[in-house]
Amino acid sequence: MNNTGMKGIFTALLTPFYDDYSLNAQSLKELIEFNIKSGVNGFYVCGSTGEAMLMSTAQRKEILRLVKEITGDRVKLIAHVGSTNTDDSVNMALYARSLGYDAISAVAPYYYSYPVSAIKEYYYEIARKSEMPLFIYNFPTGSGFGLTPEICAEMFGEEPLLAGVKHTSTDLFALNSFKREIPSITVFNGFDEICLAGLAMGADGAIGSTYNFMGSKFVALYDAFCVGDIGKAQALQNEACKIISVLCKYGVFQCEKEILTLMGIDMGPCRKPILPLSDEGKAAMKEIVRSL
Ligand code: MN9
Repeated sequence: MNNTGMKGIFTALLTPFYDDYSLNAQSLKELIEFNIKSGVNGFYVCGSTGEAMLMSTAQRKEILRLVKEITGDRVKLIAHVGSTNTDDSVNMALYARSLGYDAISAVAPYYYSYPVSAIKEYYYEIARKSEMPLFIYNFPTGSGFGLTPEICAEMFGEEPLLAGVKHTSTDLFALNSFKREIPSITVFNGFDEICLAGLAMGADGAIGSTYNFMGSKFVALYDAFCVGDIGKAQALQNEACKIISVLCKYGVFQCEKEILTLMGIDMGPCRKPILPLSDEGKAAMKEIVRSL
């Protein structure tokens, strides 16, 4: 079993764009430096939060390269290489390997529905061709495929390059089962609004989008949990949930970009067909930034 030893808080990195959707490399650098100062342990690059599913493979590779150039060896890096087809994913996985990424991750192939045997083959081929530790990105509501404890046990038994699961689901019994049945794997909680609950059920850490601007809050939550200060961890989770509930109302990624832009890092628009943030949403983000 591929034990990465990864733990703690990983930011699912947003992608700053110019108005023509080209990459804003200066803002990317500022965002990364701000997050490293917040104390996060690593970055999950080009995932849902990074709008990867709306980007070309070429642009995804450009981001993977720049993030590694900017971070060097200061934090752990996981490249999300999931796509609708195995070949593109293998191509990106090989590129991530050549750049020196610590691990890769992939969402299940989406749009068409596949039998479990096809999904397994997709993961095995990406892992074997790249020879990289691979995290299954389990996002049932996004991909249409839900990892069960049974399928998880089969897959980790069959392929030693599988390293863990990024579990973006509110089913924390499933998260607990993955980790309890195969303790050597690394499991990340994927919904920030239940970060503490995920840790309590056995997650080694958490990957999330709101850490882009609330990294220090979640690092403090993780530290409080690790030393058993559950009261403090709960208070921090409550503070975060209050903010996340507003983000969910207006559109999470648009809101996060607006917040960071107000904080001084120009994040630009989200890619279409994501809609721009409404004026009401913008006003609500101003309030949040004032309260941070
Ligand atoms: O990467 C993110 N998942 C998705 C994790 O966006 C699908 C989360 O951080 C959520 O954005 C967040 C708000 O629901 O928990």
